[in-house]
Amino acid sequence: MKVVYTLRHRAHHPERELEDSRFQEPFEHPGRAEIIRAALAADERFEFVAPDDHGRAPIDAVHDPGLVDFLETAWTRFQEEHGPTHDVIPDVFSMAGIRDGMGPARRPDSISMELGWWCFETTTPLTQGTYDAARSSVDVALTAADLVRGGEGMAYGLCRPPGHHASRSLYGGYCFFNNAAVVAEHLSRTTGSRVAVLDVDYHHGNGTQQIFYDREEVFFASLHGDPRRAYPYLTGHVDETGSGAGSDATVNYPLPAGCDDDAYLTALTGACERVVASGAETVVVSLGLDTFHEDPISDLSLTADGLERCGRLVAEMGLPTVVLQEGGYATDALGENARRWLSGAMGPGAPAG
Ligand code: Q9C
Ligand code: ZN
Repeated sequence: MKVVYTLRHRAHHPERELEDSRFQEPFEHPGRAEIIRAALAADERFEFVAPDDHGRAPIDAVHDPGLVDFLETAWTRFQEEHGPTHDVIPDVFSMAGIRDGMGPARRPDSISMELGWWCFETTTPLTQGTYDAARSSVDVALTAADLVRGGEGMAYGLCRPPGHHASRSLYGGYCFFNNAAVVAEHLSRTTGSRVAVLDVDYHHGNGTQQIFYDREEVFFASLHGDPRRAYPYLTGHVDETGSGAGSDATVNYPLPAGCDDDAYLTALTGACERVVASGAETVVVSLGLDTFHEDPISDLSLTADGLERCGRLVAEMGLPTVVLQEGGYATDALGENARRWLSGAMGPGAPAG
C-alpha cells in the first residue's frame, strides 16, 4: 500500500496543552507521526510517496478563507504584540451570549480577540510552523486521494496535524484544516461522484459533520464516544442526521465507555452498510487510533486484533478508499496499531510483514 508522508509535519510542535485545567505535555506531538512512519517503513508492503503541492484553493472550498488567512499570520502577529512566546493560545472566546439581544458581534481586529473568534478551545496551540505543517497535512491527504483516483484501491495519508474537529470557520481539537473534508469536497467536485466519510476516531468528527450537514453529495458516518461524556460534547448524538438537502446523509453511532472489539465491530458493520447504501463511489476514512484500550485520553477498549478486523471490514465494502490519519495517543503502540489496521485492509492475500 502507498503511504503519503512528509517530515514537514514536525513544524507544528506545541510545548504544552491546556487541557483538563492542567498544562500537559502535548498528547498530539511530532513523535506520533514518526512512530507510525517507522512501523510502516519496517514492513516491506508499504511504499512511501512524498506529497504534491495542491495550493490553497481546495482548502478555501471547505473553510472560511478568513480562517485560512488568519492561521497564515496569527503566530507572527501575536509575537509582534505580545511575544516572545513559543505557543499561542486564545484567552477570550467569542460566545454568542455576550451580545444576547444585541445582534451578532462585528468581526474583531485585535489579535487577542481574533484568536478566540477562530478557535473554540484551549488544547490547540499555534506555533511558528503550525500553518506550514497544517498545509502539508492537507497536501498529504490530497496526494493520497490522487493515488486512489489514479487506480489504487486504497492509499494512506499519514496526516499530521489531524483535521476532523476543524469546522468551516473554527479550529480546535488539535486540528486546523479538515483534511478529510477537503479531500471529500475535492473528490466530489472534480469527479461529480458520491463520496462518503467514515470517521472512526474516538472523538466525534464535529467539523466534518458541520461542513457537510446540509449537503447530500457527501455522506457522513461516525463512531465515537458518546458526547454525553466525551469530547467535543456538543455534537455526535444519534438524532443528528443532517438537514435540508443533506437530510439522512449523516449518521452517528455514540458508543459506551469500555466498548470492546465485538461491540465496536457490530456498530462498524452498521456504519459500513449505511455507507454502501448511500451510493458512495469513494470512501474517505478518518482513521483515529484513539479507540485503542490503552489510549490515554479515551475510554473504548479495542485491541490491536480488533483494529485489524476494523480495517478488514472497511476494505470489504470494496470501494476505492482514502485513509487519513486523525488521532491516536498511545504513542508506544501507535505505529503497530496503524500497521495492523492497514494490514487488515490489505486482506489475507497480502504477505505478512
Ligand atoms: N477535557 C483528535 O483526536 N482535548 N483530537 C479534550 C477534554 C482535545 C482530540 C479535552 C482532544 C482532541 C484528533
Ligand atoms: Zn480523536
